[in-house]
Amino acid sequence: MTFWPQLQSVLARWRGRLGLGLSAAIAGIVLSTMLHLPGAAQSIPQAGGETTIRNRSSQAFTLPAPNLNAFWDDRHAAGDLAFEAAFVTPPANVNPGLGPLFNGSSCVACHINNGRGLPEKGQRVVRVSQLADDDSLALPPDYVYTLEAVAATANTPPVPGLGTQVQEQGVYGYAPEAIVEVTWQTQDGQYADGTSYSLRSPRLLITRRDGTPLTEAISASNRIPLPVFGLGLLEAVPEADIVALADPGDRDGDGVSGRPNYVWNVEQQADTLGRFGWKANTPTLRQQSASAYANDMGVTNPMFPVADGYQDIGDDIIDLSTIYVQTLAVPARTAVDDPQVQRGERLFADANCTACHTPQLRTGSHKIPALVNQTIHPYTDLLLHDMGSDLADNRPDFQASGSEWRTPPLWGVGLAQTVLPYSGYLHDGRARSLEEAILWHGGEAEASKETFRQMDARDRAALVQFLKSL
Ligand code: HEC
Ligand code: HEC
Ligand SMILES: [Ca+2]
Ligand SMILES: [Ca+2]
Ligand SMILES: [Ca+2]
Repeated sequence: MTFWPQLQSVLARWRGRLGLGLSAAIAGIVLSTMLHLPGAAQSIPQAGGETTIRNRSSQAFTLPAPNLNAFWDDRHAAGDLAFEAAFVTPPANVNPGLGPLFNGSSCVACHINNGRGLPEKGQRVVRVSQLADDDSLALPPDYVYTLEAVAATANTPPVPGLGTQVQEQGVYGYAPEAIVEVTWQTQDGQYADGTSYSLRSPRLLITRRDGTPLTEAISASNRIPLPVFGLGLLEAVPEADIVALADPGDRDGDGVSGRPNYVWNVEQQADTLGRFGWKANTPTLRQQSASAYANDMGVTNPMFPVADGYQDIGDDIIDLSTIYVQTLAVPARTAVDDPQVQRGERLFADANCTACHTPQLRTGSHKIPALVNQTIHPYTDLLLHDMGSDLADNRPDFQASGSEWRTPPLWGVGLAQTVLPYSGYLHDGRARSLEEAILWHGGEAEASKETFRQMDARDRAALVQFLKSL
């Protein structure tokens, strides 16, 4: 049986390569009938449109979209190498330029198997800023935050000596900017039926090089790496369609508003719609990739050179890792015919989870043909929502307030712990299970959370089974 997914993907590849859409699809049906195999591809909702692939293994996020043409397939393969390339201390023959300060040495070191990472040094990113109303800002001359300047806005003033991102590692001879320690606090709660649960949330202790701890006057935000598949599709959703989902004044009175973030676009030198990152603080995948090289890896590049203009890599490398994250396949759902999963899907809608986790979007134009005009099921509106004080990091990010977060896509969320065992959910990885992720929802999602808390064990299990089918 294990050859079936591969066969499906080979078929899907033929379809894309040779443009034999109909005949290959018919061949697929005929073949599955002949072999008496369950679940012909046609009955699976295509999570990522024609970029969908049937694979639910730990490698599910690592495959190229099956509908890429030969040109983009080759670019994807080259991008794969760029995403995996580990940078080293210069001088060196291969990939010099790491650091001197950095968080991780390759894209994949943090985005393990292209999925989320853990809230640990080497994977997480801790963002910091002074409180906006602190006007005692005097920047010292040895200030090293130049690369992070784009993230420094009026409401996120950089912290002297740290900038807006704490580089927790340094190459030989360079001390890290600071040492970050996380301790977990637990709090107990109860479902309406009396079943108890326990939640944990992180406390950060950040100590500077000179041994002094960061004061209360600095806000710090702990972020785990996000999965990187399906993102070209999200980039291709027309801006007007996203903005149309916003309801800032909550005119329909369901308690859910949602608003777009507008963030600094380095290439356009203007504020444009933010789509990527936990607070939608990045406008394009190219900028996300270039800023990861510069800020997360210390690899300077044309979009983020150092003051004297020195660049570790050129535009070609930024392009490759950008194309890679634009062209990864989206895994198909599983167990869609399971009655429990179907009931969970109805409960998901009844609890108004769909107000933010929008089940269906449609892409428009994009320079990569495989991403154009696709009907997709990402379960996100890409908008910011106030999630209440328990999830707040009290650190604004462009238009996002200290308690607003972008709705993360839920496609593939059921595979998170297959792709990376023990990985957590929510921006700081605090939730150890999908139940815990829901129980942390507050603010605009308070009513949805409360609906879940009131459910009996059978309904809760059905809702979680639905999430696991994504
Ligand atoms: C030190 C770990 C680390 C490294 C290295 C790293 N990332 Fe990330 N990445 C993160 C974290 C953490 C986030 C979430 C950041 C946030 O929201 O503030 C993220 C977010 C992203 C996103 C946004 C995903 C989404 O759904 O919005 C993309 C795309 C991405 N990274 C691509 C890359 C690429 C390409 C590279 C290599 C050039 C890279 N990353 C290197 C940690 C890392
Ligand atoms: C008001 C908008 C909103 C509603 C309603 C909502 N969510 Fe969310 N959801 C979010 C946001 C925003 C986050 C990210 C919060 C964070 O990381 O701190 C999130 C995170 C999640 C996550 C974790 C995703 C990840 O990648 O770690 C899951 C699972 C989830 N929601 C499921 C649900 C379910 C189930 C419901 C209904 C009971 C629901 N959500 C209702 C906005 C919403
Ligand atoms: Ca460097
Ligand atoms: Ca820094
Ligand atoms: Ca509303």
